Amino acid sequence: MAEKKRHTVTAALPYANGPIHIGHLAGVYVPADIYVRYLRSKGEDVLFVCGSDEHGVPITLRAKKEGRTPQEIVDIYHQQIKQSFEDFGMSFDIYSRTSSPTHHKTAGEYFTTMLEKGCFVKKDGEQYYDEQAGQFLADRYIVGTCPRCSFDGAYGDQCEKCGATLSPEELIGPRSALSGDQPVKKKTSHWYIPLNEYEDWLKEWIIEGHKKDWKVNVYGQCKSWIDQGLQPRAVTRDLDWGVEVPLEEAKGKVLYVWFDAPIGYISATKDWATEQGKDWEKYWKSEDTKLVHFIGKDNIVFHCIIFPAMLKAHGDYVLPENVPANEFMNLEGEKISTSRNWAVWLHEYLEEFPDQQDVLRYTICANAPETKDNDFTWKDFQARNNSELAAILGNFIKRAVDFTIKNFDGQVPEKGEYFDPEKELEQRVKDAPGKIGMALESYKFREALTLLMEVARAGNKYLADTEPWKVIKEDKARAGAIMNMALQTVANIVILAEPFLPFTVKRIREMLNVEPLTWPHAGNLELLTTGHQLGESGVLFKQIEDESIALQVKKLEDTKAENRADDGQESYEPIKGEINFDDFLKLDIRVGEIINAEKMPKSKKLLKLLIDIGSEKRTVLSGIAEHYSPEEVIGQQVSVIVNLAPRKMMGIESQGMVLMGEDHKNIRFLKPDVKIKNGSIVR
Ligand code: B3M
Ligand code: ZN
Repeated sequence: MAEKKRHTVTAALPYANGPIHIGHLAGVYVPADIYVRYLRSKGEDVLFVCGSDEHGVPITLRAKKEGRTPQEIVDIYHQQIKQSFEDFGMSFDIYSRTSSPTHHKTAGEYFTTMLEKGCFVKKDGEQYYDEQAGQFLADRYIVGTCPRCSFDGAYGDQCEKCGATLSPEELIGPRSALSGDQPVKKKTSHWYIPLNEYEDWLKEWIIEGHKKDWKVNVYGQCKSWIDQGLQPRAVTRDLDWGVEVPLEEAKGKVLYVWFDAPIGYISATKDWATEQGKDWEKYWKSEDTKLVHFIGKDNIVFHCIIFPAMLKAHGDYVLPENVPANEFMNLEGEKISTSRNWAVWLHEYLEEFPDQQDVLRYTICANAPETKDNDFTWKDFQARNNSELAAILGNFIKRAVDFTIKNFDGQVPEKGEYFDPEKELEQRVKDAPGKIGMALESYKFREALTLLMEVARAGNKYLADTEPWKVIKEDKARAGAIMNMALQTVANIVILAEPFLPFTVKRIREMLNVEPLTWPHAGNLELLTTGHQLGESGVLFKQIEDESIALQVKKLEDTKAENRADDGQESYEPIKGEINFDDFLKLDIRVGEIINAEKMPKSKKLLKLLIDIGSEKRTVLSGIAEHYSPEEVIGQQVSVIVNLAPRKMMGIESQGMVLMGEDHKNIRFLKPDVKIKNGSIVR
């Protein structure tokens, strides 16, 4: 195949009806960003586009629910999503939006071109209609039981549980998502793309053409869809929010969101090209452009069947070379759900774990659901940080830099003769760029990450084998040669790790005092010249304490309790195991008065309290900031466990625990009903 001159990489356009969560990141965005950063590091011409998907029923449903207009909803979430992606290091060339004028024009023209080419079939028929709401019901406006997996929450266009693509007529027991009523049928007309007419071409293009290079999960879903026989698909809707159909006789209709959204990649490219003074058409119409779509598995049919059929029908565009869709990421063993708030929201993560973007990138990549659904747990997140990033990668780099600062004034020592340990490490470093590159170009991100960490492991082994801290007592030149080798390996890690851990690599470059290094230089063990002055050392990955994980797990437990309450299943924490009276006597609980209170910076949950317990004053951190303001609590008497071992949270020592009564919604102080002496014993 002819060498491609440029790459157009798209990442699925998130619906602007809610925040980004780790499921989105694992399914689409982390792999896409790693892939693009790698290509850029290789010096390739890469365009990376994304943007908010602002039409479609998810948005209008949320608007109705919140008493806002759809525009207000998309304005809120477009901004939040854009900002959180930016703060997370997503390196899009443009993050656009489908409510933009460019998109409405581009999508409208695209429809007109296909119409004029006779690509549509107009059909008069009947569609489900909600008489109470006075609205036709398409897509998520109609719900029912999925005919494939019997999930009773399937939408008119898709079942979120099994990923099946549906039409309203296939739903069992259809009901309106607006009024809950049984819908009636009402006459209307729509324009259809006759996918059945593309069946032979799709069989040749996918079943034959991409048997070897598309992922098994993607290829399999396409094959089963094609084998079932493709049906004409409506590309217009009786809705008032979306891209107006540019046709007099279709007044009041808009383009189906899945017709206009993929065209959003093209309109985003146009906006980018206008900003950058580039030729957008090269990235979509030239055969020497490689087009790759990063998506989640529930978007496969739209990106592998429907959009390619649209591209083929239009005739001017290239087809996707690959669509490496991931499966789903679950959370603590359960499916992530926006509506049930069962998620780790990116914007909240960024607040609660400041400057730890790479820990999440790493954990998500290491657990990426590349071939099957996988699970995110907070315990694993902590282990990935403490036992892998800190203990292996951070430890190796810090040891090399600290030893050089301490014994060689922070200057890179002379390179020495290569003995077996050097030859072993040299081979590992020289092989790494090719192996990691091959894995990334095959969309095997977990494998690529493991290969990266093997370089850091080899670095630690090298230091353990050569023991420079001992050698230096006898042979400083040899100790220097060992450091040279170790630091050259660190410089290679700067290149190899950048696609995965861009924030950490920036800090390592500051430690090495080097400018960005790119992929063609990887494998070179002379990147740092002798005498090069290093920067300051530092801790790359601070330990993640049990407390901060406990806070996150508690947050999910509260969500679970709220969901159970919403489902009308009142629940109570199970009673703990029996203790005897002596156990109780070990607790020393006193009455104390809060004499000062303040919010903890960088924590939404903690208040720092100063409590007078009679004999002394104690500092206690309490997770009540979402239930009490500092002003509210000053002067209140509370019950305090005063003989609890002190523990550090966010650098502050907490000397006790304030007793609270809590259900899944409220947390309230347990306190004397009248003011009593501070220091009084609670029995
Ligand atoms: N808005 C994402 C979703 O189905 C959908 C992607 C559009 S990409 C053109 O959640
Ligand atoms: Zn289903």
